[in-house]
Amino acid sequence: MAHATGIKYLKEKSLPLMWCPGCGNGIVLGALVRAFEELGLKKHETVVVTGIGCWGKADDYLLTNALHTTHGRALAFATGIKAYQPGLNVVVLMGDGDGVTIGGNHFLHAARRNIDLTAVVVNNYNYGMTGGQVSGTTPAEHYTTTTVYGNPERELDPCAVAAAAGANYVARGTAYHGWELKEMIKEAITKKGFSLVEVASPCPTHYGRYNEMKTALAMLRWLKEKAVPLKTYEQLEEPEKEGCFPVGRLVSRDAPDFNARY
Ligand SMILES: Cc1ncc(C[n+]2csc(CCOP(=O)(O)OP(=O)(O)O)c2C)c(N)n1
Ligand code: SF4
Repeated sequence: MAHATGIKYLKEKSLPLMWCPGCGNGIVLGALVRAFEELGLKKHETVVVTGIGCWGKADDYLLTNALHTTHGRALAFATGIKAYQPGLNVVVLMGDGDGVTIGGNHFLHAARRNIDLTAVVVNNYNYGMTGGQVSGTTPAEHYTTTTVYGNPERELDPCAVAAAAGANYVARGTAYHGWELKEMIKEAITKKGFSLVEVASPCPTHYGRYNEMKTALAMLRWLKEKAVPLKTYEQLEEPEKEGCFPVGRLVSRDAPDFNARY
């Protein structure tokens, strides 16, 4: 069987993409449109809502309905769309700064509400578009343009927050594992209720440069080493978990979603 390319969801002359060489955003966009195709989503029944940031520019390429919103507020706009038109497939694309730092409050409450949205948060561990500032997900002691002596704060785990708040589906993938990522996005879209797919992704231009991973390859290797399948991760002793994160489907449940309750 021929594999889906997702090309029919992309505007003509989309290539080359605007992102820096080695950026993970193109891989995630590829996984997203392949997932759309394999699920048979109709363009006119699909709305992609984006926030501001490098990843937030993704809707520029898409032939689905799209709404480019303000920084940190994409989930609020998407909530309005889904509450009013429950039949639409609403997919929300946000960076870590956008989605879980400035937008942390909306994120928490979208998960609590368990509204039937799919959030794809590309976590590149910094504010890429504005020059590599520290974000809520920057790992402790790592370097950014605003933490030149190392980040003194602990990082936020978006998956743990979504799971604790009541999301029906939570998964983490990486831009290194594009195929698995596509499958997670498909599961997330199919699942009723709030779904989060967090994607660990390279930003060699800012984050990699300050953390001894100046090339895209170095960043991808780092992701490959950090990402441990959930079952293996659970077998690790605490010290072995240091510097790693679990990937795969972390939560899947069927609590009533927002639209089922109203
Ligand atoms: C209210 C508001 N604050 C700040 C900005 C400036 N701003 C635009 S993009 C951005 C950072 C985006 O970072 P992230 O969401 O992690 O996405 P990335 O660029 O890394 O994909 C910031 C701070 C803005 N547009 N609006
Ligand atoms: S600054 Fe980082 S996130 Fe933005 S396009 Fe470049 S590599 Fe990608």
